[in-house]
Amino acid sequence: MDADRLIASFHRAGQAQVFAFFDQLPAEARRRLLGEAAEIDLAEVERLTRTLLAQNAAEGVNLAGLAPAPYEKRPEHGGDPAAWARAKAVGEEALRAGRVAAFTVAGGQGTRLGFDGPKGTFPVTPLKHKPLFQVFAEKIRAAGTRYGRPLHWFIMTSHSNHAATEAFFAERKFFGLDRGRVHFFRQGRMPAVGFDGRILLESKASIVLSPDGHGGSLRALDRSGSLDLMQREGVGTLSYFQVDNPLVRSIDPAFIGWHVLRQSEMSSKTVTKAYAEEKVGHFCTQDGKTVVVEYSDLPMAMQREKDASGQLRYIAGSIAIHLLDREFVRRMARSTSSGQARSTGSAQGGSTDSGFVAALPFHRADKKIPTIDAAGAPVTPEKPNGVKFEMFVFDALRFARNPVVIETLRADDFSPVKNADGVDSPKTCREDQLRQFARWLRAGGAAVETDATGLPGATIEVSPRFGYDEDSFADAWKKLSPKPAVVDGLYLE
Ligand code: UD2
Repeated sequence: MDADRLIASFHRAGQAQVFAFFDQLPAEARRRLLGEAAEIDLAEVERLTRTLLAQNAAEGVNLAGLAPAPYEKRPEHGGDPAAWARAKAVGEEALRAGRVAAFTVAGGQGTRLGFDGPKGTFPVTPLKHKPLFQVFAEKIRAAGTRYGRPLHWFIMTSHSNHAATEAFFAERKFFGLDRGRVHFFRQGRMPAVGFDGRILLESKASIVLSPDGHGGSLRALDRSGSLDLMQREGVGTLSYFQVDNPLVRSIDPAFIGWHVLRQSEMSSKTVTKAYAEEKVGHFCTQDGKTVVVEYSDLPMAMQREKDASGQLRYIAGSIAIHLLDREFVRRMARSTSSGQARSTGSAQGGSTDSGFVAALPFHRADKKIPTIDAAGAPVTPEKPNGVKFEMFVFDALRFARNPVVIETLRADDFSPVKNADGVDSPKTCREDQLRQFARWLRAGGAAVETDATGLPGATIEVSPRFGYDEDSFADAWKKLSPKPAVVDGLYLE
C-alpha cells in the first residue's frame, strides 16, 4: 500500500491522530512511522474497541457451567501404568520418525525479573551458570541423539529482543546445534489504544506497539513460514514451552504418545496446585470444551473450594506446556487473521464443528502508557490511561479436537524463573534443579546427602548432554565407570 492510501485508511478509521505530526518529520522518521502503521490491522482494532473496550473491565469472564476438567493421572496417583507405557512407546516412535519439533516462546519482556536482555540469556544452572537457552539447546540436542533424528527448534522472539537473541546464539555457536535447524521468528505487535479506542503515539514519529501475547505465536508460526517448513520436513507436532522454565521436559515421549494416541490437536500438562492461591491457570470444562481460566479470573472462593475428600476442586493447574498439531495451528492462525472471527473477551470465543469459525480472543490489560498529547508534549500518566491487547495460547484449547490433559510431577517439569526473589525466583529454581539431580543420582544408587526436602548439601550439576530426564540419566549413569563421588563441584557431562 502506498503512503497516501495508508494514511487515508487511518483517517477513515478515525485514527488520523497517528499522522498528526507526519508533515514535521524527517524522511527517515516518516518511513518508520509508515512501517509501524502498516503492521496495524485497523479492522481488528475497531472490532476490539467495539467489543473489549466497550465492556466494563470489572465484568470478568463468563463462569457459567464451569467445572474442573478431567485429566490423565500419573501412575503413582492411580493412573493406568500400561496406558502410560504404551503412550511412551508411541511417543518414542514419533521421535524416531522425526515428527516432532521443539517450540519456545521467548517474546516476553521479563520485567518482573528485572533482568536486562532476552530472558533466555539469564544464567540459571547451579554450578556452570548456563543460560536458559543453553539448557534447552542441550536437551533438544540430546533428545535428537537419543532418537537418532535431530530436532528442529522454533524460537519466537519479539521486536525488542530478536536481534539480541540471534546474536547470543551466534556468539555461543548455537550450543552445538545444527544452525539450519534453529529457526527464530518475531511475534506480532498490537497498538495500544486510549479508553476511547484511539491508537496512542509514543512520540511524534512512533506508535505504542507491544507484543501480541504468547497466543500471537499461532499467527507468527504461520506468517513466518514455520508451518510450511514443518510440513516439508514431515513434522506434525510442536512441543511448546516457555523460556522461563529450565526444568521442562522439552521433549517428553509419554506426553507425545498421549497426544498421538488420542488424535489430539492440542494437549497440555497439568500439575496439581500446591495451594489454593497459587498463580497458575486452571483446566476446566465449559459447554463440553476444555478451557483454561487464569487465576486472576477465577474467584478466590472457587479456587478454595474442596471436594468430599478435602482436596481442592479446581486442582489442575496449567503450567504452559502444550503439544500443538501443525494443521490445527494453521487453522487457528488463519481464522484469527481472516477478520471473520469474533472476539468476545477473555476465556470466550466461538466455534462450530462444521464450517470452523474460531478466534483466539484478545484480553485487555489496562496500563499506564507513556504517550504524547495533541500538541506533541510527553505525558507520563499516574493512572491507567489506555489498554494493551494480548492473546493467550491456551485459549486455543477450546477449539481443539480431542484435547488431552495429562498430569506431570512438578519436580520433573516445572520450576520457572519469574521473580527476582521469593517464589519462582533464581534461588527456588536452582534448588529444584539440585533436587532433581540428587533424585536421579539416588535412583542410580549413588549416596547423596540431602535435607528433608531432597536438597543436596553439595552444589552439583548434570549436563543435559549426560542425562536430560530420568531415563537418559539412568542409561548414562549405568555405563559410567568408575562412578564419581557426589561432592561439591561434581559436573556430569
Ligand atoms: C503464565 C500463565 C500461567 C501459568 C504460568 C506458568 C498466562 C497469562 N499465564 O503466566 O497460567 O501457566 O505462565 O509459568 O500465560 N511471551 C511471549 N510473548 C508475549 C508474552 C509472553 O513470548 O507477548 C512468553 C514469555 O516469554 C514467557 C511466556 O510467554 O516465555 C509466559 O509469559 P508470562 O511471564 O507473561 O506469563 P505468566 O508468568 O504471567
